[in-house]
Amino acid sequence: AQTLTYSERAARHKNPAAKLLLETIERKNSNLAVSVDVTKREDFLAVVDAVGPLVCLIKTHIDIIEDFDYGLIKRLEELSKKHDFVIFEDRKFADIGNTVALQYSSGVHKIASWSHITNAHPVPGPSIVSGLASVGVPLGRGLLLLAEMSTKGALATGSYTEEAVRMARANSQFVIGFIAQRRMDGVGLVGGDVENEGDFLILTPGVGLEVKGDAMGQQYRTPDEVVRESGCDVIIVGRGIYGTDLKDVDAIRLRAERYRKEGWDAYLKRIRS
Ligand code: UP6
Repeated sequence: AQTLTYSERAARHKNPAAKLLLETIERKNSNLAVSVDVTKREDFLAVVDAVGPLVCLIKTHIDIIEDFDYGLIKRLEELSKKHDFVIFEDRKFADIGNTVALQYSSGVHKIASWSHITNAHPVPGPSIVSGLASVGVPLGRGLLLLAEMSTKGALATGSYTEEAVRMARANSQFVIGFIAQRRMDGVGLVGGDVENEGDFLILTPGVGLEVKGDAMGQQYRTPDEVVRESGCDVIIVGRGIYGTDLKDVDAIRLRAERYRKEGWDAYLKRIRS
């Protein structure tokens, strides 16, 4: 998948959420996802509306919204149609199959009913995938496994990462890829055939152009390092785009366009190399 175009991959992919994301990336010439980590409903909607035309995907942490009600979901879905972006609730499920199935389908947020893509930590083993799949597959959803993390000292390395990739290969109808810092093609494969292992999408957080990290262990790399050098498919940017002044939507839009262009140029360099 490293040198294939997004549209070639879209045509081959069987999972509806993965296909939608790859088609959206190609249609909009954008491999940029914005993580809208703000706590007020109106700020959230204003940022989504400002960056919507420039992104393939909006990533949410819906449980940080203080004035949440289900009307917010209706508005988010309208913006997703208006601006043509995919929705990814970054829930990072991590419990037993029965519990995650309930957390995914029910509660206040009913994530499965509106989020095309969600993610899970592989730490409980394959039962977390089957639990989430029981809810997500009938709805045409896709799951990402956290194979690596962007933070300093992350424990998701080595054999843990390899096991995550094996879990994905065993469930490739529902697991569409990884949150990771590099391509996972062939990782943990013993005597297998890399060409036939399926197409996993790599969505990568920890992307920033101005600073190398924050005071709480986050580490940033540039879009070029992530997409061209490490072969990732989607850059996820939060604070680097929405910044500190949520009222200045023009500046937010300008920063989003800068990251969109950097991410897309890095992809073009990668497929032409
Ligand atoms: N995120 C990471 N690193 C990971 C996994 N997820 O940063 O390994 C998420 C965070 C946040 C976003 O939960 O929503 O990606 C990064 O935000 P930032 O660009 O503002 O640092």
